[in-house]
Amino acid sequence: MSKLEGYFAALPTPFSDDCQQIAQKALGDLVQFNIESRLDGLYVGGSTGEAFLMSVAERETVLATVAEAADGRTTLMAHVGDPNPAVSAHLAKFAAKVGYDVISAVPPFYYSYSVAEITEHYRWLSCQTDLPFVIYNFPALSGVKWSPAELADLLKLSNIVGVKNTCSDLYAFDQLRRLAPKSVLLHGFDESLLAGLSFGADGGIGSTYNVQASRVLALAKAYREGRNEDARRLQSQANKLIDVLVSVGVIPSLKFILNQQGIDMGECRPPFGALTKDQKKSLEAAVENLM
Ligand code: MN9
Repeated sequence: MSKLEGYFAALPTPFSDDCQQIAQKALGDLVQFNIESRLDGLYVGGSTGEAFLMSVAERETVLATVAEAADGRTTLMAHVGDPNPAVSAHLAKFAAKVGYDVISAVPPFYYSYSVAEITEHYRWLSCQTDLPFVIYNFPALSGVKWSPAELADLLKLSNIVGVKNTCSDLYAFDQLRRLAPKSVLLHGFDESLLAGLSFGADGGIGSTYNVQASRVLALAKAYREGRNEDARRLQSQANKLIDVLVSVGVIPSLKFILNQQGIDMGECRPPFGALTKDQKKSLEAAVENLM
């Protein structure tokens, strides 16, 4: 199994001082917590990490703090996507310098670009370091929708080894699997991980892995061993918790649950709002009954 296959937690970012500071000690605790859960690696500075609510300097602090806390004990993927390619290139070089294993990026967003322009962007960005590069495909949030053939073409670019595929179209995923048999395809929606594995995914990257890693790893093991009913039951159990997280808001929910586990995550930055009393009650019930 290559370093890129397996199960990676998409890391949230702890803030302190009324969300003004990166809570570096808590971030180190979160890294340790995930390493002890025996996941294969960490996906750092992505959507779950509130990357787009941070300055470039803060994104560097997160990358450096995680690398120091991990100390080579797990595979680290740095998300460097940004509307500004210069920022992405800068963060990619920084991540390589502090010891990351993989670079990843969502396509540049806000303005709409042609497939040719985005392809040129990835050709250029993926060569900013010598590290393997993983495309982050999240059409619902990035607004960029590739056909399987277009995504397979991107995967042919040098240095580009795979994709974090956060997309619920499993038919398109199967087409991509057939078009890119040698690429590492990591499933990005936790609620359909088993479906992704059954269509040939090489693993997954997920935000909810931070709070249910053992269930995710048990699901993957059951699938590998052909225990389909066990795998389906585990996916359904995972989804009962995801139902609550999605209804409240995934990132604020993760922080609330991790706070309850003793990791001082603080809150999400505005525009995210504070959790209501009822939302906290439903999360407390979920922790009690579903974890
Ligand atoms: O890449 C992940 N993270 C976010 C998507 O959407 C921020 C997923 O792990 C989802 O959070 C998860 C729940 O919908 O599948």
